[in-house]
Amino acid sequence: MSDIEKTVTVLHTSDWHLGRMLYEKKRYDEHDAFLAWLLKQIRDYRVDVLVVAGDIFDTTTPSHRAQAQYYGFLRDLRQTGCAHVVLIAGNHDSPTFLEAPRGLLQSMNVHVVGSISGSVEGEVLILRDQNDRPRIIVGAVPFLRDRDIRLAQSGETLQEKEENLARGIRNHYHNLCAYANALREAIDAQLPFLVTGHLFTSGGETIEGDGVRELYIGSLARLDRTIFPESIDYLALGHLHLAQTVGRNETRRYSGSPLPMGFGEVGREKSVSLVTFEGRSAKVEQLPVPVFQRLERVAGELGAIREALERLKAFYESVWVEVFYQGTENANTVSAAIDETVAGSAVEVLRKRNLSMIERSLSDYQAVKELEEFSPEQVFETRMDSANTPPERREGLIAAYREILRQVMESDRNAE
Ligand SMILES: [Mn+2]
Repeated sequence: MSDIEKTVTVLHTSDWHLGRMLYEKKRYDEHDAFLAWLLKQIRDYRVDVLVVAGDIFDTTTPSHRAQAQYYGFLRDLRQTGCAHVVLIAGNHDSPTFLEAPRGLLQSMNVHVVGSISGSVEGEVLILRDQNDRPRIIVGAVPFLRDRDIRLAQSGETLQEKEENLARGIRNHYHNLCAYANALREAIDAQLPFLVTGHLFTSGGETIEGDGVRELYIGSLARLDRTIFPESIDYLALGHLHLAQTVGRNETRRYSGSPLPMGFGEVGREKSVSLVTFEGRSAKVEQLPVPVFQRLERVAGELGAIREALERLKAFYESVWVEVFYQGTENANTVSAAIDETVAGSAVEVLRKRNLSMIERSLSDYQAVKELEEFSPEQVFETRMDSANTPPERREGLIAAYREILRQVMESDRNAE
């Protein structure tokens, strides 16, 4: 930890989604470049504590290469002077997978919290410097799964379910903060207190195609920001992929994902948050993440698309492009013309979208090929359309569908 008494430097990041693909493109090179850049920031800014607020991996069963990136990074981190790492599971992570090497990682001051236990003590960490002096208290709260927080009761209405879950999450944060406060009073009232979370607060901003999944059913997809007690000196959140504050409070933040998760984020700056505590007061600075892979969106009639692609070719650098075709010519002709334009260049068209085609029904062969353009909810809505489901039944059906979807996404085949 820093030599300067009472100063603690934390780097807050989240939503790495190691192993994620962009259409058929693997992104290991981008993640390698990001992790190398991150190590340099940690060294240059003399970071004491690294906090990763969930969605470390993209799936509950990450590829071996994604795992190698993760463990390689944790190994390299030991050469930077960073004293502690706090990692929590997000909704994409498998809690049991993350916690499997917990004992080994603990011996390297890498603290992993995959899921909550019966008491909040397991989530409250007192991080110490080399002289064994307490420097910061961290409440490492992972993504709170429905089944962790709430005892499902038979005959519950949807509204009761939502209220119980919201109450459960609020209580969890309050109990944890009460416990940590008492600890702080007993050790040193000026110790900074950082809390993590992986959730969606109301008012948060997302972008179409950025891969942020709904977490819970119904209105609980968004949690009121008043669930977080005032005693928190810095709130390090994950889940939303755009960097943002919570309710314009500089010390309550989503760091955002370091890589753009989809073409919808073209032009949006990515960053990590550097937090410097002097006593309990936190000063926050955004460190912009370099662009490791250029992404572009091109839209219009065929002529305009070809011109735009020619301009991109002139840069002689790797560009991944999403094309929105807005004309009426035959799809195969358009597709062949686009392929011909970029053939042999550093410009790769990852996706060709035809707006008129997307609007066709799912039963259409061409549209079926575009299935991945649809969210699971849109597929279900299309199904309700084709079944002529009356409007008054739709809300109940979509709520039930979301709950099943959530259970499927949370189901963890490695849980045993
Ligand atoms: Mn995420």
